[in-house]
Amino acid sequence: MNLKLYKSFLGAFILLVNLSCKNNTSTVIDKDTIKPNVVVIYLDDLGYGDLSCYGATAIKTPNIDNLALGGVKFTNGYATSATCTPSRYALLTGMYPWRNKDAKILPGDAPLLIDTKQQTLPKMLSKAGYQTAIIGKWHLGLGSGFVNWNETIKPGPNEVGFDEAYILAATQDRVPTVYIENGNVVNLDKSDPIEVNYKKNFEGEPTAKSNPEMLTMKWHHGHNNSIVNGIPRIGYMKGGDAAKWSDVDMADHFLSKAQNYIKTHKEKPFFLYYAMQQPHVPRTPHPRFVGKSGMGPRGDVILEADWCIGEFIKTLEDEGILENTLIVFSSDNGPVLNDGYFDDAVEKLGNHDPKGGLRGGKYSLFEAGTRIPFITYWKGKINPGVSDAIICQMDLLASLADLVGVNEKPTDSKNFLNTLMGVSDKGRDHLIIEAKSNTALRSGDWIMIPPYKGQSINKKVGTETGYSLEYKLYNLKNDIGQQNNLAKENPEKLKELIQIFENLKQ
Ligand code: NG6
Ligand code: CA
Repeated sequence: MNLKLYKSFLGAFILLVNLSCKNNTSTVIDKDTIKPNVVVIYLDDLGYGDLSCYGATAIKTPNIDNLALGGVKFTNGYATSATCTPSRYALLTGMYPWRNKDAKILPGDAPLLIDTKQQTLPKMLSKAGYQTAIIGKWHLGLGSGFVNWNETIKPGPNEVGFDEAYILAATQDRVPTVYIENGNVVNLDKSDPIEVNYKKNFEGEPTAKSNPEMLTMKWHHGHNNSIVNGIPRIGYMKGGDAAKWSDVDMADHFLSKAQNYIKTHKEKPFFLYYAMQQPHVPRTPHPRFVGKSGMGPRGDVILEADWCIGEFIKTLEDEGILENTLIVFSSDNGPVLNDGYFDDAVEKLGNHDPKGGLRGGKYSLFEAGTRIPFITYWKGKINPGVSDAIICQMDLLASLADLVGVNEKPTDSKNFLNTLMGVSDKGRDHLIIEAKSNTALRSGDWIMIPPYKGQSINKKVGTETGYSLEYKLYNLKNDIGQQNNLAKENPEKLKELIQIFENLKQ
């Protein structure tokens, strides 16, 4: 049979299987023979409305749009949390972060949050023979108390399942501003040791307050401790000059590490967690992206991230492994404009809506805090389309375990492999979302936010928190912007959701 004919037979066969598997439990994947590479591309603070494939018109993200076009674009995809550390904890462990009281935004010198005995996504994939790596932002703590940055730092990503780890410890705005490779600070000059303190400065070291003339970026709130590359950071750091990263080169740096990883590991299946730093603050686009969005640095770094993803995918293609790689694209929490620096994000926003019509934003229990872009892509294998199924990043653990044939101890993660593959519409019935340790319940079309004390508006960043002293109940099907609180009008539904919420939380 000639190749063309064979391909069209194969195409028709896949289509038939796809159709017969809609809403069914079996997948189109031949799990015994296929172990695709798995890449999770995870952005930091990218909002539901920040991509052109999710409706943005003022910004164009063609490379991410291609993933959405050829894959499944989820309209009800969730991070567990409205901030970074808890969402990443859930992504990697399959556990709700509110079960771990320490799963909050961590300082750069916090101990490792994940128990080294805990199940994790990379450990599970290792059992199936995968090579595993993280490249990018970690923010899940390092060491087990005091960290000596001048020696090998343990435990960390390597101890929770990653064979290789090339990370920034916490966030781009937190010290230490150095890369760490498998526990060792990259380019460390032992004669200039690194010291880090989150409580007090080191004598004589400049800070944003003592030496404002050294700043190239101004702080708005927080971010007034040590200065690195003219940017004021959270926390104090001394020494380690040769090891300090270049902020404007960070995106290129992580990209080249990621490209190099796939080039050198393509002989066996790999799992790569490519945790990009954009568009978290400080937003530092490479000069070739400066001014390109017309929206200031926040828009520019989104374009930069999209470009990086395009280059990364080209590399998969050039290496001949794109067809054998499942890509999951998402973001750790919703968008924020002013997150502590004056960087024109508010002033130059124009008519762009990073929230994509949702209410709230980063730090918020309203939808924009946790509902984020979520795309799965596997060239030639995924049934492309748009899915309204409720799906959470936490579900990757159980779903991928099914894909690679590993039996997992139950966690909060649920198996939605068929949904991720675009052959089922089935999603979660319920999901508990979290913002700063307060939780709410998404159930079907409904969301119920219990009463919480606390400011209804986070005044510094300018977003609504979702906290108030009364119950809130919204029907997202016809009120995606959460404008009509139906708690009083619909006490039956409210009661039902409170009951489910309480059962799930036990
Ligand atoms: C906050 C920081 C914010 C950001 C956030 C973590 C201040 C005033 N604000 O405490 O700038 O770093 O922590 O963001 O310090 S996250 O995406 O990693 O959760
Ligand atoms: Ca984040």
